[in-house]
Order: sequence, then structure tokens, then C-alpha cells
Amino acid sequence: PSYYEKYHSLEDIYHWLNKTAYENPDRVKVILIGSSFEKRPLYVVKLSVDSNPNKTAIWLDCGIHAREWISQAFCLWFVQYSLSYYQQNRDITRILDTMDVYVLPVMNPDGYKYTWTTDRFWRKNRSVREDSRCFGADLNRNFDASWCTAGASHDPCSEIYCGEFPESEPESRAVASFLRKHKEVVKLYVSIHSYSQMLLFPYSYTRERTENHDDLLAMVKEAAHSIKRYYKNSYKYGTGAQTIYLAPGGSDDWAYNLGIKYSFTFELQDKGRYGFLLPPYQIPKACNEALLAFKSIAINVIEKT
Ligand code: 0X9
Ligand code: ZN
Repeated sequence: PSYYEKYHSLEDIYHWLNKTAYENPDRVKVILIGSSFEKRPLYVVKLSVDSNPNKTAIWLDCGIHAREWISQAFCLWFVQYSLSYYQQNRDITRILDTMDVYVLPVMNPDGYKYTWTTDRFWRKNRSVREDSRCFGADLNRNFDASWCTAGASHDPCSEIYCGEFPESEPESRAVASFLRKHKEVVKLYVSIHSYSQMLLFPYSYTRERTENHDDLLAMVKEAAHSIKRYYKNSYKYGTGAQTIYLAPGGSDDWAYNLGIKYSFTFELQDKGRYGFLLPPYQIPKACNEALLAFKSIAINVIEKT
């Protein structure tokens, strides 16, 4: 198996980042957007092919939730694919000719490290609270989108603890600050999770529809149908609230309300057989499916913007 067909420790991923930037100086820049609670760096890979300086951009994050290892693996897969198939594959070429892509491969490095050393099923970050013995907030409940209403918890011991206040966690604050700074150029937001095979869009904090609901629905429907056709796997699709559950404070809803009107959360393989413990031999298919959905949605965004 190649490097991309395995899971990698945090140290390995940091090393990969450096090496990828060093080997592709004209297409890859590494940007430090902040640091985690335990002071680990939050690095974003900016994929940019020279040509046109007035490109719009896509944001892609992986690893908000520590134990969803196929997520972090997807971001590495995506970067590798983009560098290898630019000018080979029609869709990725068109995407990179039109847009830069900002990739955050590990949004929750402290949690990810912890899943390698101590608890494979850790979800949250690893922040400490003075008034509780429990660690960590759910970074996907910590954004300022109907924060900590139904579907999140004020209890620091809960798996869906929303944190002390919106953006109380350095990891979510770093992402939010970066997107606020770049909101004019970022036209598409994608966040990668697992598992359950779903393509979701806002809202998750309310059952109300967004103003461009029909557009978003048509895009995930087309993407899910492509996956079905090419890989024979089914993905459910729809708003977060209707497809899984009400969940406030998520990055996708927050990005949407910031003005990034094409905002998605992908839940990758599988449907529960292995769950978070998806075996490495299944990485290629899981990532190729997600890649197909990503490209299909990005092409649609290009055609609409
Ligand atoms: O609950 C979540 O944060 C995501 N599911 S997971 O099993 N990976 O934890 C779904 C996120 C959907 N979007 C929002 N809730 N905003
Ligand atoms: Zn998740």
C-alpha cells in the first residue's frame, strides 16, 4: 500500500506537510492559522496553480472530530490527487484553474494525537476547564450558529459539549478568523467527517430551509448519484437537521451564515460495519467516492458563480 492507503500519526502528517510543500514550491504554500489548546500548530495547505491571480477559493477541513480517521486521510488524499492529476483530469484541472483550495488536514491535532496514544474513540478537542474534571469541547458545536441550543450540551462531560461560549476553543476560533478574513473569496466550504455516508448542507440548527435550498439539494443529489453510478455505494443527502439530527454550532451552518452560500458536510464510509475503525484497505474507495462528490459540487459552484 502507498502512503495514502494508510493512516498516519500526527507527527507523520506534519512531516508530510513539510515535504509536500518543499517538493511542490510552485503549487503549495503552508499557512499557519493558529494553534490548538495544547499549542500544536494548525497548518493550512494552500493549493494554487499560478495562472490567474484573481481566483476565488474553496475551504476544505478534515479532522474536526479526532476519531474519524478517514477524514484526515481524505485531506491528504485530496492534496496528493490535486498535485498528481492537475492537467491530467479534466475536473480537477478546471477547479484549480478557477479556484485556490485551502486544506486544513487536521483541525483537531490534540484530539487526533490522543486517539493514537490513549483513546481511539476520542471525539472532542483536549481543552481543560477549571470547574470540571472532563476534557474537551465538541468543535462542531462551538461555532456561533444558534450556539448550544437543542442538539448540544452545556455539560463539559458530554460528547457534544458546546464549550464555554462560541469560539471559546482555539481550533474553532482559528478557522472562523481565517474564514472571516477570506470570506470575499471563499465560495465553497466543505467539512469532512465520518461515518454514515451522507452529503449534508445547512441548516443543522433549525429545520427551516436556506434561501438556496433547492440549489444545494440538486448539487448533493447529483453528487450522490455519481457515487452510486461509479462506486455502487449509496449516500443519503439533504439538510443536516432532516438527514441526521438537529445540531447547532456547526462549522457548515456558521460558514453559510457568514456568506459562503455553498457549504457542505460529508460523512464518509462506512455505514457502521467498521464505523470509525474503517480498515486501511478501504481508504482508496472511501476517498475516491468523496473526491468524486467534491469535484462534482465544485464544478457546479464554478458554473453558478
Ligand atoms: O454531529 C456532527 O457534528 C456531524 N456528525 S458526526 O457523526 N461526524 O459527529 C454532523 C455535522 C452536520 N452539521 C452540523 N451539525 N452543523
Ligand atoms: Zn464528525
